[in-house]
Formats: sequence, C-alpha cells, structure tokens
Amino acid sequence: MEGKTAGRLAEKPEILFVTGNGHKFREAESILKHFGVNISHKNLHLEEMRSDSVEEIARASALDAYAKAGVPLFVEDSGLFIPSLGGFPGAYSAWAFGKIGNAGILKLAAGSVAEFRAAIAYADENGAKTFTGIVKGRISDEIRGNEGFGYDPIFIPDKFAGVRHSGEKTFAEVPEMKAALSHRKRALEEFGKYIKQR
Ligand code: ITT
Repeated sequence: MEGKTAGRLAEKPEILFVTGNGHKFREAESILKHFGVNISHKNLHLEEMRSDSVEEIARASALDAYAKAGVPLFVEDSGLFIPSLGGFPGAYSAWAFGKIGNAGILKLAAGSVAEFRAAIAYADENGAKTFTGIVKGRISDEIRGNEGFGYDPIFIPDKFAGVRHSGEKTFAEVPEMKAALSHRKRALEEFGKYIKQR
C-alpha cells in the first residue's frame, strides 16, 4: 500500500509556488496540470534583488525562499520590456503598474515593439534551476479587454501561425490566445518537462 502511494506521489508531485500574485498562480496551475504536476500556493514576502535579468532575480528569490521554507519550490519573475524605453518597465513592472498603470505606458509607448519575459526558478536541496519564456509583440494604441491582469489590456502578441487573433488583439481580449502564447506558458512548459522527466 505504501509503495502504491509513493508511486502515485512520484507521478504527481506537489510543488510549492511562492508568489503573492494569484493570477500567476492560476495560470501556472492550469498549465502544469498537463504535465502531471500539482502545485500549492504560499506568499513568503521575499526581498527582490535589482537586476535587468528576470532569470537572475528569479534564481536569487528561489534560493532565498528555499532557505526560509526548506521544501522544493519555485518562484517566477516576469515583466514587460519596451526597447524604445531602454527596457522599461522591465524589472520595475509591478512597481510601474502601480504608479502609472496601462494609461501611463500608453502615453510613453503606444504602438512600440515590446516583449513579455518570464523566468521560473525551481529550488531544492541541489540548488536552483531556471526556465525562461518570451513572447514578442507590441503595445496597443488603447486599453482593450477585461481578462487577465497587469499589462494584458495593452499587449498585442505578434502574429503566430495557427493562433487566432494573434497580431491583432490584446491578451486581455482573448484569454485563449494568452494561454497558447504567453511568456509564462513557455517558461512553465520547460519547467513541466523537467519535472516530469526527473
Ligand atoms: P510575485 O509575488 O510573484 O513577485 P508580482 O506581481 O510582484 O508577484 P513580479 O515582481 O514578477 O510579480 O512583477 C511582474 C509584473 O509584470 C506583474 O505585476 C505585472 O504587472 C507584469 N506582468 C507579468 N506577467 C504579466 C502577464 O502575464 N500579463 C500582464 N502583466 C504581466
């Protein structure tokens, strides 16, 4: 019986996702279930280092979280990067969203090329491992759509073969398009493959 339970757990490991952002958690939950990975949620109020690299920030946060929680876990750092603004809001995405919101970004960069980046860092007794994802696109001319969160209403992903509305509509207008193309989905897929094959 014990062996059976252990086998089942090995097939469907539960891993802690340390985040204060419920939207990130729900997106991760729905993608990782396809890899047989169940996740639980905790917010640990981690210190976030300053860096232009989401990968570096995620790695440092994951190691910090592991030192505090002592169980295998992952964190995710993400942001919107606009080259014509020198990468802003980038590592300051959460802060800038609170200060100037989507209307502020539109004033600075409507129509500009942009990309979302995400890095997941998984930490356990062996250290940290990172997985990244990027989706390229542009800033819309106006706020459009009510789904998703953050900068979704002003981000139009590039046209992608086979994905309806890509190149035209914002992530907040078409959640299925976001689910298919997002930076988070891409990083989570790499992470899911890694966990599955361990
Ligand atoms: P954590 O507790 O996980 O750190 P957070 O929201 O503070 O949650 P970040 O520091 O990684 O996360 O900030 C990322 C910000 O970038 C986030 O608050 C949004 O404003 C924006 N962002 C990231 N992914 C996004 C997405 O999929 N859609 C829209 N905006 C996104």
